[in-house]
Amino acid sequence: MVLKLYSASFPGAGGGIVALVLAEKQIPFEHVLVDLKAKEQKTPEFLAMNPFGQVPVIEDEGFILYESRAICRYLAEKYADQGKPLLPKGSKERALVEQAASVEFGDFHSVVSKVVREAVSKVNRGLPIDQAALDLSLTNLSAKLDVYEVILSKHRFLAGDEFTLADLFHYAFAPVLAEGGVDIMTSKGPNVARWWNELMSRPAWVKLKAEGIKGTVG
Ligand SMILES: N[C@@H](CCC(=O)N[C@@H](CS)C(=O)NCC(=O)O)C(=O)O
Repeated sequence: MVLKLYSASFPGAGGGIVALVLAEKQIPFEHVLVDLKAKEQKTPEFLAMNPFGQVPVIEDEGFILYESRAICRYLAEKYADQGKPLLPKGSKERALVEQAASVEFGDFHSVVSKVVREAVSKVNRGLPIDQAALDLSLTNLSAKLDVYEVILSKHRFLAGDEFTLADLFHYAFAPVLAEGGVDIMTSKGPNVARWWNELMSRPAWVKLKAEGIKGTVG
């Protein structure tokens, strides 16, 4: 039974990072489009899979899993020897990936999502921006990226010289910044810009951004 990914088609969020892992690992999957505007994620059938009523969710031979980063880890582990390696095998190397991934979820994602809410989501919905909240979030994001600049001056990617899940998790939301005219990922420092440009030109991402999330079967 082919793996099913339940998500919206938009690539710059949780469903996008799962779709990227599926692409990098060359895992065939069926995409089940969930219409968020129609609240399909709140139906009893969907809540039975994810009681929080959110996408993405996967179903892998009867095994249901939600939370985008947990799904990415599961797939990277299960298909460790297929497609591009996304998690190193050594315990120290793996710990460095988890260190960078914790920073992404605990520090980076939390501020990026606030910037996206003000500079993109509210603008798209014609709602007034809270300029003070946006300025504060941009200051906080800038401070995180100053540290990224130091880290990325020492190695090519966040957890060493190989692309890993710690880098991949940054595709959740940060690519949306450019849509709101926020160029902070490429204007902060030369090493952050080099890293971000490399992520943005990765073939799996270029394809996903152009096509949206689409299954490979079904
Ligand atoms: N922490 C969750 C966040 C999931 C999430 O925020 N999903 C959004 C779409 S990106 C959603 O389902 N929104 C609709 C809703 O909350 O009703 C994850 O990473 O999977």
